[in-house]
Amino acid sequence: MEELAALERKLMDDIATAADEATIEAVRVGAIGKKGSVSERLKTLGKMTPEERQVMGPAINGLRDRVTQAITARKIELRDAAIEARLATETVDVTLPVRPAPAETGRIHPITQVTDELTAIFADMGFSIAEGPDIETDYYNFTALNFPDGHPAREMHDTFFFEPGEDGTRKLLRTHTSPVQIRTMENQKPPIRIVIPGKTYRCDSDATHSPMFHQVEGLVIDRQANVANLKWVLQEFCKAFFEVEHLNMRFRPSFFPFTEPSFEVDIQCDRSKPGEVRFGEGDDWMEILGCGMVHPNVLRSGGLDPDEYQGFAWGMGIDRIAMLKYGMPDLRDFFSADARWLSHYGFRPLDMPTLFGGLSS
Ligand code: 2NL
Repeated sequence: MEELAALERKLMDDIATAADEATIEAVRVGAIGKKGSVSERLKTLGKMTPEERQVMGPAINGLRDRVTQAITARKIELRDAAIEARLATETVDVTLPVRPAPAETGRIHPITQVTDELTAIFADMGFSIAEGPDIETDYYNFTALNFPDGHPAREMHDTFFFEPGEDGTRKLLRTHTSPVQIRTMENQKPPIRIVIPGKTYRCDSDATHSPMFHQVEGLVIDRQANVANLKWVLQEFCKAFFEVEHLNMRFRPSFFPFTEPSFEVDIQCDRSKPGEVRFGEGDDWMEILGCGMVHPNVLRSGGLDPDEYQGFAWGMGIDRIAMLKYGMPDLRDFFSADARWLSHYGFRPLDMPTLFGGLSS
């Protein structure tokens, strides 16, 4: 009897101090499981004399009932505590901002952005966009553009040539977008007003040259198209692109095989502050494009009579003016496919450049 009371005190103590659901389950198995301490005692009832059983029966059964009840109660307590603890740690803060959508995290490459800005400006002036193949023939890239055979200007372009084809001629990667203008002249009647943005290729690679780069060229062909018109178009373009009211420009004589006369164009800028260029003020000049009146031989290549039509054209590097406008120090970063660079210099996809909405705002 005394031994039963001691067992009860020990079990009740174990139950009370069980700290988690696993421990209380172990106590239950140890007490009222098949081979538990209480169960073992119940088994001894069968071997007792009726007199002993009369005393011990209620005592052991009573012990089992009290222990079972205490275990059940403690189990409920521990389960509730476990739920409370989970609720406390696994709270969801429904006021947290949601993760940004892909349209918010994606970025538009600065070259794409600048190309969109350029084309928006020229489209507003009534120009159409024209495109053509990156792989060209020698005829469209050079001959039709008044580069005579064996002329050193062909070497100047550091052309990437393909292996000769079955007919012995070599295709090439276009060194400028001008072949597209020839193709347009062949297929369209004047007046022609087109801009051609696209990839161009020259075998040249350093901090300021990439073997693949981007150019935009423009072409106007009409019965009367003159240098004054050319100057106006480029002046309007530069003011819109650099987002300034006034911009002094300087047209210096130059040479291109496909234009006569030819000019290189500088814009007024202020470079007195280190690491910063301001356009439309200051007393410094920066070259930004080349242009001229279309050479009569080039008009003839396009199937046009130079006595009937004249035209003007210009070309500039997109990568360079993107660097200028948005202050990017190294051209090579444009093509290194570094997501960190793009997330810093890239543009939000839904901020599309328009003249009415602001080009780069
Ligand atoms: C530059 C200069 C230029 C042209 C490109 C052109 C095209 C045809 C006829 C006449 Cl089909 N001209 N394009 C004219 C002058 C300059 O580019 O410095 N580009 C980066």
